[in-house]
This record gives sequence, C-alpha cells and structure tokens, in this order.
Amino acid sequence: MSNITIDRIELRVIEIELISPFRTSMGLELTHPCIIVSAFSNGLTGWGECVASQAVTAEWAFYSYETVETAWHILKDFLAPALVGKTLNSVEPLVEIGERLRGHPMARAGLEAAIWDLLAQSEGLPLADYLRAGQNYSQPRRDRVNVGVSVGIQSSVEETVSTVAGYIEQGYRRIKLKIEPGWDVDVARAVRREFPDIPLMLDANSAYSLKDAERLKQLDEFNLLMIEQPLAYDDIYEHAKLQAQLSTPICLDESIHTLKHAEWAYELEACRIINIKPGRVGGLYHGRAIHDLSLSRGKPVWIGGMMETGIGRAANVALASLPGVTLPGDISASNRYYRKDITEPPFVLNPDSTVSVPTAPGIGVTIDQRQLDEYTQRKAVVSSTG
Ligand code: OSB
Ligand code: MG
Repeated sequence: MSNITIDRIELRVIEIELISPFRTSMGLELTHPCIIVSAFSNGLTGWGECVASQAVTAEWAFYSYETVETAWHILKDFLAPALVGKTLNSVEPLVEIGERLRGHPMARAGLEAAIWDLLAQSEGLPLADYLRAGQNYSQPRRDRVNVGVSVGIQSSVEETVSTVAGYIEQGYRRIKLKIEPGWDVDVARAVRREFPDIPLMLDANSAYSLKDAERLKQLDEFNLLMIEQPLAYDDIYEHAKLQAQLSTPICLDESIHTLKHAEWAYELEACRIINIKPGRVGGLYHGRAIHDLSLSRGKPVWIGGMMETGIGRAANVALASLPGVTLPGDISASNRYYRKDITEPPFVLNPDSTVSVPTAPGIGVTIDQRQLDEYTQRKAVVSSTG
C-alpha cells in the first residue's frame, strides 16, 4: 500500500439546475447544490461530493439536519485542517478523525470520498476494485450495476403514468414513486395497472405516522418491491411495529446513520431492506460496513442517490458493484438530472437497465474544469503551508 501526503484541500460550493423539478414529501427541488471537495497529493487530485442540502424554495423540509452551510463549516474549520499535511495509506485515520464530530455524516463523506479517490489512483485501481481490496468477497466484481429511476410527485396521476412510461421507454426497469398522505394508493394503483410487471416501489421520506397503518396496508395489494421510510426520520422502533402489520417490505433510508442502527433495525425487524447512501452514513467506509453486515445476514441492500453530480455518482456506482448490493439503485443516467454535468464521460443507461462501472483508476471519470468553474459559487483552500 502506497503512502499519500495530503498537500492541500479545495472546497467549492456549486449549484446545478435540474432538468426537471423534483417534488417529494419534503418539498420542491429545482437545483442540486453541493460541496465539491478536491484533495491534492504529489501531483494527484482526488474528488469527492458532499450532498448536504439547502432550502431552494419557500416550501421545504430537510432530508437531514446538514446543510451546505453546516457542511462548509465542518469541512473548512475542522476536517480539512485536521487532514492536510498528514500521510496515510488508508482512509482509516480520516474515519477516526470523523468519529470525533459525533455527527455531520455528509461533510465527512465528502472529504472521505476525495481520499478514497486519491488512494485508489495511487494504487492504480478503479475505486470499485480498491473498495474490495482485502475484503475477501467470494463473488467476482460486477462490471455493470442495476439501476432504476426515482419519480417525484407530479401534478396528476395521469401525468405520473406518462412520466413513468417515458422512463420505461428509455430503458429503466425499476420505478420508484415518491408518495405522501393523499398521494399514495391512487397513484400506486394507476401505475401498477398500466405496468403490471415492473419492479415498483414507493418512498415516503418520513411523511406518515403509525396512525396511518391502515392506509399503508392498502398498498400491500400492489406487489411492491418495498416501501421506503414511511415513518419518522429518527425512528426505528415504530417501523418494527409497522413492518409487523405490512406484507410489503419496509426499506429504511433516513433512519440508518450507523452500523449500529443497521444492526438494531435488523434485530427489531424494523425493515427487511436498507438503502445505503454514503452521505447519510458518513462515507464509503461505513457504507461498505453496512453492506458487509447485510451480506452476512442475507439482507438485500441497494445504493440510494442524492441527485449527485458525476463525482458522487461515480462513487455510488463503485459501491453498488459490491456483491451484497442485489437490488437496483437510485443511480440514473446523467441525462436524468443535468443538461451538462461536471464530469466526462456521462453515465449512460445500458439497454439492460444498468450503468457500467468505470474502469479507469480512482472514481474513473474526468472533471470538466471549465464547467465546474462555471457552477462554482464559493471556493476555499486549506493548505499545510497555511
Ligand atoms: O429519499 O431517496 C431519497 C433525492 C434527494 C433526497 C432524498 C432522496 C432522493 C431521491 C433521488 O430519491 C434519488 C436519485 O438521486 O436519483
Ligand atoms: Mg429515500
């Protein structure tokens, strides 16, 4: 394992307009704001994306407590200064630094991703291979990962059916519909009637309470792959009570921040599936650990998405190549999100509803520096020379 010394870390706030507005039970997103982290070491540059959110319209709620501003503070004032000048041959020292924060998983994940990219490049390995190194998985690595598309709340049921039809036309097999109270049974019934055989799932983003159990039970008749995060963002216990009443598998997203949470959720039977997002769990290291636990327990997992640019998407694709990721991810092609992304080449959908795993070292995509500069709103540099 080669050593890398971190000379300098650059942070940028960027914002990219989405091709289509994305409405969920939390509100409406018109753009994807994020922090792009670049870490420099001896001529190499590693790239990571921090997916903390930001209110962009008056009507909002947050997916998590982290915002671009909190993550900027944590990265610029704590994590980056703690790392510059350090020499490492794995992400573990950074994981330990991150633990001291007691939270702020998205900020940690953004910096950790840049270091994973650097380390994989210095080993000459694609990130997908570097993530497997020393893990003793018996299955060979996937070179394509199964993906689906996450469909926001539309203005009518008919519009939803035609939006879904458009995505199926493009080759997406698994469809996820965002739901909220009043936008659930009817839309699920209509889409299921039109597409009787597609893998179909719903995501409530914590919009329900246990009192809605009777309503949620009505969804059992639609042969759903799963229902994602019906109850509170910080709950595990009540999801167990709900799962006992539903035949549809519950998948937890917002509630799972640590390996312990995953253990507790499985032990309580609060869910049968976990959506792993590197940002939510504090990075690829912990994401892989939740994957490993799930693999050993025979629990299926999949990789979620936060509308990432090509930088975050490439890392998600690498994570999705691990053997326990047996369900399609929210990792759609670049053209589902942006007119012009900041990486090349774009991720494209293969005819079998997969995305190919990059084969170049590190995250395996190149940065379009001009495009990145165009989207940049703010920049900071943390270097060892001060
Ligand atoms: O709950 O999975 C979610 C996007 C932003 C915040 C939360 C979620 C999502 C998605 C989009 O569902 C997934 C994607 O990136 O395609
Ligand atoms: Mg979700």
